[in-house]
Amino acid sequence: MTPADATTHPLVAYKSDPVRGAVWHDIFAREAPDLRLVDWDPHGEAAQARYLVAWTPPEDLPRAMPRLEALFCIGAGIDHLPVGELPRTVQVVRMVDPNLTASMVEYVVMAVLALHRDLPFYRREQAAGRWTPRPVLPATERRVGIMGLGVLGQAAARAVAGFGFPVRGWSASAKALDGIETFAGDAALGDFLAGTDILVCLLPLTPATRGLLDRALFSRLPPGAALVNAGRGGHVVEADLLAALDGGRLSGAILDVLATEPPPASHPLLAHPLVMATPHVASATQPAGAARQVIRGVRAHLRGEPIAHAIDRSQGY
Ligand code: NDP
Ligand code: OXD
Repeated sequence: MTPADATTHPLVAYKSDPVRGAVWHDIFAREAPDLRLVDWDPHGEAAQARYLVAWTPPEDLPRAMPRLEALFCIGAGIDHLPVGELPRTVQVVRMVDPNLTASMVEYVVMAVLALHRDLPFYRREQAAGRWTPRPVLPATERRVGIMGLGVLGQAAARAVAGFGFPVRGWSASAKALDGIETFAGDAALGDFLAGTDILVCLLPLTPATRGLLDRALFSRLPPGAALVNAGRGGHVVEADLLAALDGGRLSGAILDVLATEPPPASHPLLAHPLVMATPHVASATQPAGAARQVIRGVRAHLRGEPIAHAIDRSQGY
């Protein structure tokens, strides 16, 4: 390739898992001959690319990629990215992919059903050799509250409502969603929590949401409520969650994310009898759909159009 090729075939640098990278290269070769995907190499032409696809970008990104115009995150959450260090002209784009959404919907449905059917309690009873039936409550009598009514929260809300649960959701801006009761902003948080038996967190991690799930918030839920966290570990004050479980304020928790990942083997939430934990696998980006989103985004940018799912840097998500 000559230097002119980078002008006629803009470079997209790829810095992620090489096995998945093979799928990315295949899709770009077959479906985007107008672009050129190159694997990250700090000393090679990738460093001159206008576009980067990564979960973990190179250190000191503005210096490592001086021509960068858009950073495409391989995941939906961008809280781990050094957004503040990037020039304002660099767009940060999060991943929105039907497969990623579908997997999250499965996880939330699984977790809500598990909590609705008292699975953490029965696991504890089984471990103690006890056979302790509890009354079976109809779904219509268990209220599910979803924090975050974005791409994932709305899809999860619809799926959960399909089982007959009364579903409510909370977001920053007001929304009208068929069959879902909606609440917006900090002023409405108390009312939202007061009618939530199973709380699902699908918020992005921002300065406004970090540590939001704390003792004060748990105390606004009905006694015996349960928690699903598939957002980020940083949303939860873990010591407060442990205290709420030990004190009976919360009846169980299903956690896909923890403040430190991987957590130490001795982490008290992993050992807690009323907690079921999964290792940040609620959902995952699938390479083919992700590659196509990036191709669409780069082409839009080259045409001078907005890139879909670019974050609002002032809001942090
Ligand atoms: P979106 O950006 O589409 O949605 C975010 C939602 O959160 C919006 O409804 C937004 O409100 C709301 N929100 C943000 N800040 C606040 C606030 N301060 N108060 C109230 N509501 C707020 O994100 P996604 O749905 O795509 O993803 C959500 C998160 O899920 C990701 O950021 C990531 O952390 C997590 N995730 C976890 C995965 C896992 O495997 N565990 C996989 C993928 C994502 P509004 O609509 O008004 O803007
Ligand atoms: C994501 C994740 O944000 O996997 O996509 O957590």
